[in-house]
Amino acid sequence: MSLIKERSIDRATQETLKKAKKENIPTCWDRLDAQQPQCGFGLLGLCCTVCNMGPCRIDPFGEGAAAGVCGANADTIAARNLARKIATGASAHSDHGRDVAHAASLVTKVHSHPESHPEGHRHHHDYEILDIGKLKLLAAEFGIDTAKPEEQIARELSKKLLEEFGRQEGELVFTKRAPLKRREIWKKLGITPRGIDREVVELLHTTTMGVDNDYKNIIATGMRCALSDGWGGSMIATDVQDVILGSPEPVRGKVNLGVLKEDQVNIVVHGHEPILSEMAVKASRDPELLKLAKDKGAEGINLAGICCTANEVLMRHGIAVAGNFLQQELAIVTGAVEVMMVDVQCIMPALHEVAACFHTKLITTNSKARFPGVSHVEFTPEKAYETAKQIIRVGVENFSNRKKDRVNIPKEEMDLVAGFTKEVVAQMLGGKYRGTYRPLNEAIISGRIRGLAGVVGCNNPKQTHDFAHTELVKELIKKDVLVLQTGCSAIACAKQGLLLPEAAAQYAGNGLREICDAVGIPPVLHLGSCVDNSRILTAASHIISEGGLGEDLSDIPAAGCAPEWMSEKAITIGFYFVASGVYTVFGASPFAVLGSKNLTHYLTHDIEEIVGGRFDFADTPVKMAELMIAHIDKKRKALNLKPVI
Ligand code: BF8
Repeated sequence: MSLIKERSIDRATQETLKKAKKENIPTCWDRLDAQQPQCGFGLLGLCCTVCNMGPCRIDPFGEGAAAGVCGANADTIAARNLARKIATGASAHSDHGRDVAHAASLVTKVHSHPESHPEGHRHHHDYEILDIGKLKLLAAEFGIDTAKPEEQIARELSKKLLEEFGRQEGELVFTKRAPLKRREIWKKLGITPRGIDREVVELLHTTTMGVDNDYKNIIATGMRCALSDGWGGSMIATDVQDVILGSPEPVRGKVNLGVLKEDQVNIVVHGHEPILSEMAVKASRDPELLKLAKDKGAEGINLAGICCTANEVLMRHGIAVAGNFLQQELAIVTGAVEVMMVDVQCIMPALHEVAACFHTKLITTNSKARFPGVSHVEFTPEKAYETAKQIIRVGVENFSNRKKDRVNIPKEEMDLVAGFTKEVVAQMLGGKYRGTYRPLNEAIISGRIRGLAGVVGCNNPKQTHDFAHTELVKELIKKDVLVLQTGCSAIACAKQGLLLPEAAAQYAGNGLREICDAVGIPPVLHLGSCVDNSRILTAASHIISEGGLGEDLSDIPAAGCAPEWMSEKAITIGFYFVASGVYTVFGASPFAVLGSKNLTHYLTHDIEEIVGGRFDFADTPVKMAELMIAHIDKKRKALNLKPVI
């Protein structure tokens, strides 16, 4: 069995893992141990289950079968397996975007004064237009007359956004945000995404038995699908959430299991879609529920988040983050969680068994994601506030069932600053009234900032929890690379104090420190959840239109990395970054392609000639940082920028 200190660098996680062990509660690390040895064919991408003549497997040593029953070889099988993961990742993000676009269609009111809407006294809908400026900008992109009343604009915009999913021809409207040169590359290759649903369906079609056998063509179809996520579904999710839930602004918050409170009702929101968790935030402040909590002997209602839902409510409200992906079971193991409410994605099936060991009530809320035997309270945007209140009431009622002698909340909690968007970055650097990327571009051109890195993605128990994220980010900022983060990676670095302005003095190189001190930003900027990786794409497009750093996204001295990834969504994100021209490193075990030498070489070398970006794989954070910095320096040289010492 792996040692606890090898499982995580995080003290709160280590302490709670000890508790789980003492109480005989298995976690994902134990289940990983029980899976050893994992299937070598699966790891290499050489197992095919596409049809019922199989399952087939290819001998990686060249001694046994070189083809499946149908004749598919290692290249076809590995490419098809990978492409199907791109499709599922894209479908997850895009379905999220669809739900948000639908919620926007219900908005009938523009936010005026907060005091005119005392919590708990809303009526007939629970969402409002909170960012009118952004609503109008989006409307203009879709050719809607912005002089109309805002409610009407929201309805028309929502209709047009929903049409992006079913569009059959043409190109997704948001792809026009990309620099012209990038759009020409996509057009020439035939990978401009047309309709969001269409690209997912077409990719699944081409990878079924007996359709596409050309691994390069499969990857091209995969890139078009991934682009429909990055420049489509995810971008819709991000931008419409900003309109109806409010655009984030820099906000202070706290992170780690220590944010759970011994004397309060602890409600944990976990999953991805903030249209639910946003209402949980409001309901947790409902006077009626607060009174009920007091009556039950609790000092209050404490809402905390796990995974990307945590990032969403952190970005907009400064709600505390209890942890990232690998801490979801451990939040329950503290013994202090009354309700964990979940919606979709990254929710471990094991939560049911862990919750059953405590008084914790696990509640599902989305008809797409249910557990046998677990209470379900169906969430609909039409009854959003009412549903959130109903769930929180269950938590408050459950407080008296908590077993005090089984509660152990680790002390660890860390401060952080989050809430950076492409608009906030422009305003902070360029000034509130003339938000511009000019100062950022100048800082890169002068070499005070070496370049930019997007460090994103999950945790994976195959790697020491949080180690690669934090060590990689420390290496990057030491070398004056400004780091942009999302997802569980941002939570990992936040726990180590890297998302504080003070981190610049402790960890950043001289040039980056100078910029951070002057502007008052941390050297690591938290941009939000995984759909908010789309913020990185639009920010990069603004950098190009500002001038001085080339004509295409691939010219920017920048690189991406998913150091501890586990989800198919991470693969999709990787592909839309690469297809947008970004050099992208994957840590953990490389996605399952190594069984095909041709496909591996294509993805890590030749594809760069075609789309300007490529993949690399690395197994240590130091190696990841070296690769990313070497790429950033190569791009600086190509732009004739001064070398950074
Ligand atoms: O979408 S980083 S573990 S929570 S997949 Fe999941 Fe990975 Fe976390 Fe969010 Ni993203």
